[in-house]
Amino acid sequence: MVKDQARMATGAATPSGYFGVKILDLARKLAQWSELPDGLSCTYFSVAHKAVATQLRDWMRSAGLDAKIDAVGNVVGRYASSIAGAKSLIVGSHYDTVVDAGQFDGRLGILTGLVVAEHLQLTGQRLPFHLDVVGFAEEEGVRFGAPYIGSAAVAGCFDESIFQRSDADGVSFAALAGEQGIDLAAIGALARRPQTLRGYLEVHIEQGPVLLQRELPLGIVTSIAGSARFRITVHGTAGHAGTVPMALRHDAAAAAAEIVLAVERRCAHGSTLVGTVGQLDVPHGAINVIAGACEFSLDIRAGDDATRDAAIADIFAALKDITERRGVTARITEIGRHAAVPCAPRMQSALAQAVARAGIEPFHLASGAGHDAAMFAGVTDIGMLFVRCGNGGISHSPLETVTAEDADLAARVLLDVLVNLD
Ligand code: HGY
Ligand code: MN
Ligand code: MN
Repeated sequence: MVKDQARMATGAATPSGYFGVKILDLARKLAQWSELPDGLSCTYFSVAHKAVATQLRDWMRSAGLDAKIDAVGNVVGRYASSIAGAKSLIVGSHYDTVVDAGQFDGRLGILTGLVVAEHLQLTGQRLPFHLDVVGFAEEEGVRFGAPYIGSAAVAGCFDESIFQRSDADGVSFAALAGEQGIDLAAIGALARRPQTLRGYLEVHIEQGPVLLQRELPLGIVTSIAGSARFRITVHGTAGHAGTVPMALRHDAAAAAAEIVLAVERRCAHGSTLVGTVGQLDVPHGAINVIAGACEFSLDIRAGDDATRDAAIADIFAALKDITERRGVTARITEIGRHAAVPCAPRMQSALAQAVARAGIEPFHLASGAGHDAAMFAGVTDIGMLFVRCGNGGISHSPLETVTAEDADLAARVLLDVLVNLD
């Protein structure tokens, strides 16, 4: 019996690959809901987003969890402990996506938690803590430019200034709340008290090439990069493309282009430093008009805040030189800043031991991507398990891919951690 218990505990009694095949199948099913006719986009409170939330809730209920959708759209499923008044351990990630996304960013972590909770329920195993599987509603920040809305609400660091933000169509968060019946007053009540939490674990695709290159299916995350996001608008002088001599121009697009290259040059110096201009637009631009304005985004990240902040200072100094020399002006709006955070040594150790028990070399690596886990740093012990990405490690792309074998290993390691957490 004991042997069987151990086999059941680590999922060994479940046919090898079962978890992984199920995770990929469910991910494929979730991808059927999209705002795009020919790709995956699932952004905050769209029709697709709400359909995915309902499906996740129903799957959680079928798996034996007490599941509901909370005030900001998180899907929360509890597999209760046998101990009344037990603490909770959250296994979570996000179900929203970027535009033209892959199927696994965020969703892999929710579905891994789901199949593991279902296994515990089917095998009648109760844990000394409540297991809360959570699908966070808005991590990417696509609709309102504000990431981590769902996890911030649960972690108790929700920023109410988001209520004043508007999306690309001019719909404010407050108006959306009215339309969707979001009770803004109920958001504060979602915050978990730290003393009620045993920890937070997140399984996530690596979104890079490191595990692929090292031929490892899994990795243990050491830290999550700190980031700062800005919107920058350069104002110059519009003019006729054919009649204004080059030397007399104050071309906003050319100035923006020089700033983008300054970002690229500065961020080439620093092992964990990255800088990205992912959006760039000439409002009301025309082929035969010199750009009077140019708007772009700026995303700067590093493994530590000092490196990130030094790069930002240098980039803004370069921006000042460029705009003065070109006779244009720039307005910089900071839209978000998140500190670099370490993963708890206790969680890293528990993950490493489970990875080793699965016969895999425990490999530790930092995350350049941001994750919901970062919201829980300082609230409870956080841990992250990375899963190898195929196709060169690409992510935030329809080419994002993981194998059922690796997803299965991740589920078994997560199960092992949960069953053996001290
Ligand atoms: O931007 C990020 O790092 C994450 O994908 N939200
Ligand atoms: Mn992402
Ligand atoms: Mn993600």
